[in-house]
Amino acid sequence: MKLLSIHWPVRVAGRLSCGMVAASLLLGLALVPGARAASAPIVLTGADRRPATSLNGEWGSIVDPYFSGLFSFHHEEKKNGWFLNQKAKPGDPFPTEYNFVTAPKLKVPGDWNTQHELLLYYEGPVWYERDFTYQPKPKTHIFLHVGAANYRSWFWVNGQKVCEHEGGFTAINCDVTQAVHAGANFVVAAVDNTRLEDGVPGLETDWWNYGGLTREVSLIEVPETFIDQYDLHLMRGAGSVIEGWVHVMGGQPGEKVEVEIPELGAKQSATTGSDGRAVLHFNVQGLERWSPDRPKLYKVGLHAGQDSIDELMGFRTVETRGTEILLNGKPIFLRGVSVHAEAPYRTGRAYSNKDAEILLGWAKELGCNYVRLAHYPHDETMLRAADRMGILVWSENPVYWALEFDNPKVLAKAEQQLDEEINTSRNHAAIILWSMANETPNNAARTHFIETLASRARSMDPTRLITAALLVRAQGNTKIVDDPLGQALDVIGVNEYIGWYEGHPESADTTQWQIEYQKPLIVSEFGGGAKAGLHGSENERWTEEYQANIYRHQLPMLNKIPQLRGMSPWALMDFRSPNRPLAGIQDEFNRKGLISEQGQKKQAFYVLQKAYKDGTIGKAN
Ligand code: GCB
Repeated sequence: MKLLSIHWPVRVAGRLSCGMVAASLLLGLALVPGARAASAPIVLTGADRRPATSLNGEWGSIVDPYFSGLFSFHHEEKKNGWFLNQKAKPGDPFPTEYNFVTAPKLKVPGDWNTQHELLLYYEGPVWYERDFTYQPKPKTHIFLHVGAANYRSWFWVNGQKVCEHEGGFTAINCDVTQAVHAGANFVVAAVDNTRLEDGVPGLETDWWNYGGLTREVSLIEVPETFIDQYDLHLMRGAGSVIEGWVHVMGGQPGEKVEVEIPELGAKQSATTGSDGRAVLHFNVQGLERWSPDRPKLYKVGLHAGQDSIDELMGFRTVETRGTEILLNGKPIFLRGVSVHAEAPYRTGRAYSNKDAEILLGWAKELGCNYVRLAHYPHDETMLRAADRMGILVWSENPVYWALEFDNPKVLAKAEQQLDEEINTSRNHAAIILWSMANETPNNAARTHFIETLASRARSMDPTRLITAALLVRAQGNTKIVDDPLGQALDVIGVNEYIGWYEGHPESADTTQWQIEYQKPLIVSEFGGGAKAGLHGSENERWTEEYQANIYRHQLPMLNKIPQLRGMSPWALMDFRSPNRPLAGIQDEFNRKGLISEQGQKKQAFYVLQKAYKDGTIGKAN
């Protein structure tokens, strides 16, 4: 836990965002060669449910610390940059000084840091190139789908700029229809993980700044008129009414949209209005509600003209009543753990279904019905696994520690990432909480910034609960939760580290809590570090015994908070962080995991598991 209150000087960046088509053009796109044909990336809901041509695999890669592939030494953008993927020809007056064919390879998906020893600490631009053959069908749109590229990225197809994006944890869909041709093609990406003073997140995080094309890349072909976004959910209340909307792009008002759930014998149609949305509201018979105990998923067909998506969805409601969280109308206690997108066993950024199943499998083994997916939107694979495995999810915007809260451009970037997160992931039954921020300093600029995000999230998705992880104030041995940001939240999240950053594990025994909000409370973090396999006394830091002792004293203290409705201790697994250099112990891993990065369970895992399984924690169920 660390808090910066520095206000970084304002710098660069303009942004555009256009409602349904969440989009960003952050770096003077018009100046970039080939930019005329480029359009802003769009959000596609359920992109992973569409047939796709994978572009995963080995890409030619060039590390370019000075970004000389794009910028000249006068810092002007080049007309003959590396995106042209030129091949040296005999007799060329100047030799071509790059060659993607002979260049080293990087695997996609995957961060570059854990693929080559020399790139472990690298922060800067890297170029990627891949050839592909393609036969576009007539009357279609082709999108280059990039699951995530950290942090800024630029894309060209056959030398033509197709889009650029800022934000390392949300998907990018570039319309490449005009750039792709029949036969041989190539795609070039430049990805730059330089941390920015005006970035979201900002300069300092407690996780590794993994760079690269960290999630899957593919081509998605859709008809000219197609479904880009949709939202279908169970209406709050006693009945079984499914409501929502389907948005159609490229069509005229009056396009017919059909939604069917064959297992329930339900079929409903509606037509689009002038905003391209068809609004749906229909009753279903015999619906089994999705819950952690029975994570029932239904096949849902969405159709508009030539376009169809086969979804797999669960239906449930979530709301608050006083200090309760109600799932399907019944109080629930969230037995959770916080999870980074760190790959188990191999380390690096997690991206695969196997990664997701291991991490969530451990959470289940611990007795969890809930995970806090910290500190940024995790990938669709993780959310699909949570839907399938029946694990409720807190999904988080990367507004972390100190940002330039008084800079409107930073707010615009946070809004863009929030829009992308919600519009991409809003059909996952598992997600019940949208978290706006983690541990931000209590000041007016911060409060205004996050309140703006909270009301945006609420208006985009009134069916879920809005939260944030707040810091607590101490007065003697009383912890006070009165951050004014709490007013904007449905559920209060708080992080505290009694026994680690303050006091001793036993200090928890005498700690009192004063919570100024009559709202449900989740203790979104607590814990301490231990190196797996290091043993000693309960008083010796870094031993498994010390960490287990923290948990032994925390759990009874938390249990006494009347409005406690959940917890997600920090963290499920050790994860890489450059903030954690202690040699022989941390070795650049945050050691607060209950499990080591090699899968070794620490004693605290079993302390928490026992409490979760024998019901000594959690009053509501
Ligand atoms: C926190 C942060 C988390 C850190 C953790 C720690 O409060 O939210 O990102 O990793 O503390 O280990 O200090």
